[in-house]
Amino acid sequence: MKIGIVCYPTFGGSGVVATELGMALAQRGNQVHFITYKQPVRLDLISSNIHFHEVFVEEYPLFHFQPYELALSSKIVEVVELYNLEILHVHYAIPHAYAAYMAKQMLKEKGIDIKVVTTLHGTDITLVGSHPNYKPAVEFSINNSDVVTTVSESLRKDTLRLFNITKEIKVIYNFIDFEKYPEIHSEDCKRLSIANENERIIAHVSNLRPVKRAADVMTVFYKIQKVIPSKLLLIGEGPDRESIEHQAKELGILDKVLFLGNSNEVNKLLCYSDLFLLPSETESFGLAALEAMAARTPVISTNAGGLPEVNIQGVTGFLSNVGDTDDMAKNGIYILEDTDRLQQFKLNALAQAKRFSLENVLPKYKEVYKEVLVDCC
Ligand code: GMT
Repeated sequence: MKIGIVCYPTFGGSGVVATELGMALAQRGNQVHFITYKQPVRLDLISSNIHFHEVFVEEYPLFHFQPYELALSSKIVEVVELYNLEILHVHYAIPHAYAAYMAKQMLKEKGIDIKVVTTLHGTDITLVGSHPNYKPAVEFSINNSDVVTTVSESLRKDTLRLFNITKEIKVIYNFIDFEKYPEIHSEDCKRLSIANENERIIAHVSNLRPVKRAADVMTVFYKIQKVIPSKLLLIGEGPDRESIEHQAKELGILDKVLFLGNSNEVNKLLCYSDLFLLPSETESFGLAALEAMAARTPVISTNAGGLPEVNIQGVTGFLSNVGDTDDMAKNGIYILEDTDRLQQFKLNALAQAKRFSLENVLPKYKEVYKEVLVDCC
């Protein structure tokens, strides 16, 4: 198949899922074309099946806002025609589904029927997409996609609740490519370069936006380390970085927190970890939690959105109400205080993550592509 993938190229989960999906499809003999404004961070271009097409937006003094959607839909038209693409898979509705619709109409005029698959990821529906500024355009572009998927059952329900949707929505969960998570042996994880032998390692990965409630990460860690000697690894960059650095200083724990910035090696960093914290306000799926579990790390999360579909209460970790840092700390201590119990949670986390393996999930996307192509010819 010849597939165009439109996504955000940044460290966010939707870009990660799109990139991993594209690379897996390419590895299995499909021709994959990434169309976005920058090379996606996790994209490994070393394959004759992977192509990258950069979308340029010219600066012009008249433009207060650069017309990215226009440049994107023009680039889509160009690439579809040049390479005879059959499917366009757009990740994150804003503005990708809208640009795809425009491209589809332009191509129709040229006698080309490109099929558009839209995957909704989270805030494109919940926080941003349903805002009155965007809602009509988001609703329109979802309803005019050939196939719509969401990354969890919870996001499917949110989409139906917040929009007037006339299409069927299929749930296809996010996935893990376990080839990138080799069997972890304790000697590979140079724990001692990060923490003392008696310390547990706790991790958080996010783009530190308000929705991630990074201040809660710090509060929960503060409460845990009072009982269990530990270090906190903070992976990712974002607007709340500075405020939580100050919070750590005020709490007197700055020397126990390592700010590691954005990383392409989250899997390796997670293999050092004993516990993962994800106290988000909302999370359609929580890919970061799944990545932690794939690295055998139990998860303390909220029970928001799709997190209960990933993290199983009392098995792979615990779920608390948003903001209930006492409960999160109590559960974290429960897991960490007993080595045998911690080992059991680690094994459970890995077993649950395996349900979301690439091998289990990729066929579902392939089915969608085949269905949509059969419909067309
Ligand atoms: O919606 C966002 O916050 C952005 C998006 C992204 O690009 O990072 O994250 C969402 O998509 C991920 C991949 O499907 C999910 O794992 C995240 O849970 C989801 N984020 C939210 O719902 C807040």
